[in-house]
Amino acid sequence: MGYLESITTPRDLRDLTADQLDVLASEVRDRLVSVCSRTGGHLGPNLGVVELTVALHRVFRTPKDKFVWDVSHQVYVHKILTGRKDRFHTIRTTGGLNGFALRTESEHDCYGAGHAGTALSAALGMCAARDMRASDEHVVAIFGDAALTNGVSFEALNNIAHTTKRFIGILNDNEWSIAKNVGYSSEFAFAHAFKRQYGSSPGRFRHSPPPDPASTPGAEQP
Ligand SMILES: Cc1ncc(C[n+]2csc(CCOP(=O)(O)OP(=O)(O)O)c2C)c(N)n1
Repeated sequence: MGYLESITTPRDLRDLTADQLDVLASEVRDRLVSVCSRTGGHLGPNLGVVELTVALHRVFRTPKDKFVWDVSHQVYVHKILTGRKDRFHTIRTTGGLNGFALRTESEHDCYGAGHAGTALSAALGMCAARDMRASDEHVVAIFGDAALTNGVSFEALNNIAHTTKRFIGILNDNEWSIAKNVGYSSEFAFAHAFKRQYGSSPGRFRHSPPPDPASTPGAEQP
């Protein structure tokens, strides 16, 4: 039996059991594939967040709670679950649904991006505003590993602890940006985040001591 047709708002998810949510997730996956095979779009990133998005909407309550998606190319599932399912086939077409989160499109979209690396900073601003208002909504930043190669993300990470006591960030790490991540910053950030979380150094991070000049051909001691 299908459940997707019965989902018109995220509230409808609350009536489903865990097994039924599994069925719903596979229906969403089918819908993504059938629509994206005609319209194109970010199929892979959305297939990667089906269960995550279902879980987020099961736990949190948008539009009161805020989901801030980094880039927001992965919001197709969110759109399907937030009242835009019947227009989903129009995504990325003229007059149709936007391919990214868009505030004018839905009250469930609190922030529109398109750029990588802005979610942590935007979410931190929302947390600061919430704390000043003394209101109680949750703000959830959902960001991929690509966000951790952006300076704006580092600025946000640097400021979270002394700006707010309540910040929820979900790192969706598939070790892949628009292509394979390159550069030291991603290695460094992951190593420290994971070390703190799991108490061990991840295999892909290696501390490289400076080269020994004595064993480097052609190098001279200063
Ligand atoms: C500032 C900026 N640079 C480049 C892009 C192109 N771009 C689109 S998606 C993406 C990376 C997505 O990777 P990630 O956030 O890790 O999510 P994933 O798709 O792997 O789930 C990039 C770099 C962009 N949107 N913004």
